[in-house]
Amino acid sequence: MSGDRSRSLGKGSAAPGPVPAGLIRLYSMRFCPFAQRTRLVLRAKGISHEIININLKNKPDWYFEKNPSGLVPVLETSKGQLIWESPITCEYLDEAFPGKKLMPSDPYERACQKMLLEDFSKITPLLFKHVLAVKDGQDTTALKAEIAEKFGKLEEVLSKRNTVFYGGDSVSMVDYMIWPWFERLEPFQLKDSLNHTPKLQRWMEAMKEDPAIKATITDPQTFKNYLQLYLKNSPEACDYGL
Ligand code: GSH
Repeated sequence: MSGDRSRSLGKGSAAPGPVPAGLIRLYSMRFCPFAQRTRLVLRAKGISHEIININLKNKPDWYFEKNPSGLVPVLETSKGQLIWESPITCEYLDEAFPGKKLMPSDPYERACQKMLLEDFSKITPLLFKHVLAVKDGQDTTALKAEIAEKFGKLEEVLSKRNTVFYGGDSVSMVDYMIWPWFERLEPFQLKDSLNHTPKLQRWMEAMKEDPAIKATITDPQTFKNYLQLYLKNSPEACDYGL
């Protein structure tokens, strides 16, 4: 397994060759929360992989042949198959590789995970909106209240289930899908949004003990420094700290 900390490929870089047999390739960016989902699943399942980081502020032309939208993450197999959209990449890995299944086998439980993910996908734009509002010096009181209300709903899910994790008493797919944004709450200046959600706080502490989380976590200061460069549109952002 390699590449997590490799410099990103930008415009003018040579397109990488075919994926060696026995490996799967992830096109990623070190600070992307969506790509982190895929990295978490690769780690959790112990899948042999390589990572190619893409400079998202200065993308190579060839990257659009991997994903026409130009977004990361993308998986590429040794047969040249390409898979994008983070939840789809994660489900693909779970289905295509042996080992611990991260998705529950029960259809209703699977549906519950997908419904939660669907709800959560309405929260992530608010978190990013908050980052931009802070940058522009706007009053974020109302936005923070909206975010806290949404986290309150996530707290209720844990209360109703009465389990530590969202799929039961061990980490499963949906936990990995939502984790990257919780990891970023401090650099997003939203840590206090969890003041009234003790079960979510307990979930976060339990998640930090997971080996895949430990392997992919970024410390808040590094993330803050990256974010500053990203918000300035700096092509150096993706390679911050290397
Ligand atoms: N819906 C996509 C997914 O779940 O994979 C979102 C992926 C996404 O937004 N990735 C960002 C990206 O590639 C990086 S965090 N941005 C490049 C761009 O906007 O051109």
